[in-house]
Amino acid sequence: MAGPDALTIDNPVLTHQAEILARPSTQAWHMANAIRALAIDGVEAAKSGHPGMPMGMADVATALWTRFHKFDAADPRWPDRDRFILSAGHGSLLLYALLYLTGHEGMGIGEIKRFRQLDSPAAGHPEFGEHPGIETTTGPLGQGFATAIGMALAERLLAARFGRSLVDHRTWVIASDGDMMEGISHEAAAIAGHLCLSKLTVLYDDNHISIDGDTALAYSDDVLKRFSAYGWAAKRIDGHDPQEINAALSFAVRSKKPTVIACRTIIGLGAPTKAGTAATHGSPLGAQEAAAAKAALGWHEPAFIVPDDLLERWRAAGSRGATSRRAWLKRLAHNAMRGEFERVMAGRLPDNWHEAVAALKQEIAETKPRMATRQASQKALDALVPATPELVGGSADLTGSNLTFVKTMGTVSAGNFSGRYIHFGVREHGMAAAANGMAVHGGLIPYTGTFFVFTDYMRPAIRIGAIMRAHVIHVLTHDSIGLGEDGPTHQPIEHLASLRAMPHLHVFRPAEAMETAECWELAIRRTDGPSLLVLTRQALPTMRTDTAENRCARGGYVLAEADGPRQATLIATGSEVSIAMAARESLAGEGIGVAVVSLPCWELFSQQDEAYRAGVLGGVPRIGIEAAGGFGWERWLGSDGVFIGMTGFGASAPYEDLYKHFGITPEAIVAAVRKRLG
Ligand SMILES: Cc1ncc(C[n+]2csc(CCOP(=O)(O)OP(=O)(O)O)c2C)c(N)n1
Ligand SMILES: [Mg+2]
Repeated sequence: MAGPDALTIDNPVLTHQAEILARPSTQAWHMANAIRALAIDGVEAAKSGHPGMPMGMADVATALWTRFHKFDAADPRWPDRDRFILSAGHGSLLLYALLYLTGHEGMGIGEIKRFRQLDSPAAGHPEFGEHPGIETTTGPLGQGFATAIGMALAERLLAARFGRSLVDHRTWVIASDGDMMEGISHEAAAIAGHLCLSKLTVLYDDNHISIDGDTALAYSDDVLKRFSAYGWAAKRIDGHDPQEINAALSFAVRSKKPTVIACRTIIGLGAPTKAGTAATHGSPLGAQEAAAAKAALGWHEPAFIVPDDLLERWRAAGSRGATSRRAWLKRLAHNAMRGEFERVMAGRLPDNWHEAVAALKQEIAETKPRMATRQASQKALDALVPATPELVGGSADLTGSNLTFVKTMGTVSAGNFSGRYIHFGVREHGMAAAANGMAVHGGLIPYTGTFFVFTDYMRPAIRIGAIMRAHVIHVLTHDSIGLGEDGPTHQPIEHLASLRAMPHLHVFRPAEAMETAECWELAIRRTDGPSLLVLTRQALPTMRTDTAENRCARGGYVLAEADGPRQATLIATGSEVSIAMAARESLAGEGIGVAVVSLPCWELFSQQDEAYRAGVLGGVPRIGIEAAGGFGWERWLGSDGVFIGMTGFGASAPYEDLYKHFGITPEAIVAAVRKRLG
């Protein structure tokens, strides 16, 4: 590890730093030093944080925000603003300093002073919703970059619908070595290159330092060649030379491909002994080094003070976009699509979206189809896609299995963004992050598709979506041993429990066609977080013919009450509900009255009042049935309940054989009830 003791007068980085500090100072240099000083002061005051990255990227960020980035501090949510994503979220003070300096309300010096404290929007890492100028939550490396791909894609899709006079903005990303090392950056860069998202620019903080020290310890990629191979334009610059920075940003604006600019920087620029080392990455510089750094930068102000003339220049940069915004507002006022544009950007559903679902429910009630819930989901999409133009979706190369494509959607490709279906390729992680990006961009409701077991490959992005409460829908088919022959690698066991454990998610596991339509309805309607639709491969009987009430909305309900007094309650989800119904019938034949409860969404059920839940679950013995691990079921079964499900991984065989082999059958339920009551 490189520590301060590795530093000597001969250190080439410090020699380079001395050369940079000796350059004739410009207005841009002074403006950038305001960022550096705030980063130093904010971290010193909080006694924690990451000063090095903002100090290193201050020159690049200054050029971007004073000359290229299109925004208006007076209205940080203006729909046609450029999006700026700080993927290297640990450098959060860079973003907070920019928001403060450019005059964003809600990010005053008081907020910067309370960096990382409970009552400040200036959280440790940028958190979506804490301040309107924060476009997305970042911190887990690579996520911001991949989320930005979704934003850049959303821009293209909306421009194709509403025209360039309403939608014409760029996406700017600052990414670090860690962002580039993460696997998700490969997926994201490949998607962006393939779709030729030319209005996307990544400013790569090529500082050669990560936490363990010199990146050469673990990293010898040629990042520019890598991105070129993905179809990006790539450039390398001195990240402390304003002319080179401006030239590269102009190049990016003209580029017909997505662009990456490797900005060679010195982490912690200005710190006399720690610059260029991992010591500046994630700890305060310390009073002595901080003071010496400011002196070296020619910064002589007290902590948190930015001189008026400098602040004025920054504030002027903050209102640079006002003219563009006013011109855009005029165009919007005269645009024939104004109403529709405002509707989708506000996240309001069309007035009549619901009619298509109502018709579908009627059809299900009349035809009582026997079909897999993935097929029922296809039916729901067939109804919803025409009725909800903001719905866009795709699959990670499993379209024919996930049944996520609707013929009228049209396929999205480079140069043709009028379609609504995205072939994400085998890139589950990138797909989920891109969906988050589309959702927080606004104007679209994205859904994804893959096998349920591969939520393992999506999980970090599902989690960011959950933290942000993004309106994303994940269609996850092949949800249990019910998928059969593909075997244990493909059969989810712990996934339901692990995703039910994640805050803000709604995990829906519908039992049949009517419930599937209801769960889709709830997922479309939900605006305070992601929904997961967990669906079967195998066919299931339709059990519901009532359409008046969306019964899944309460998360769980009595599907079939006992004939006579209830002696036990069978509680199941998804494909196991029909198995429970068969057991109920057998038990009724023996004179044992049991109720069957369908519990498609635990999160919604847990939100119901105690009396409702107690009525549904009943005061009699409870038997839980789910073709998955039992972790978490004690919540509904109590300490004396019985769980019938999986205790280990699955196996490869036809699914009927697997259900028998693992003892998830009506007979096993009947036996368990008899034993429990016996
Ligand atoms: C997925 C993930 N893994 C690990 C971390 C912890 N972490 C934060 S920054 C960092 C690497 C720092 O190197 P770099 O990205 O180059 O940032 P710099 O030090 O140059 O600012 C790591 C490992 C993280 N934030 N996200
Ligand atoms: Mg680095």
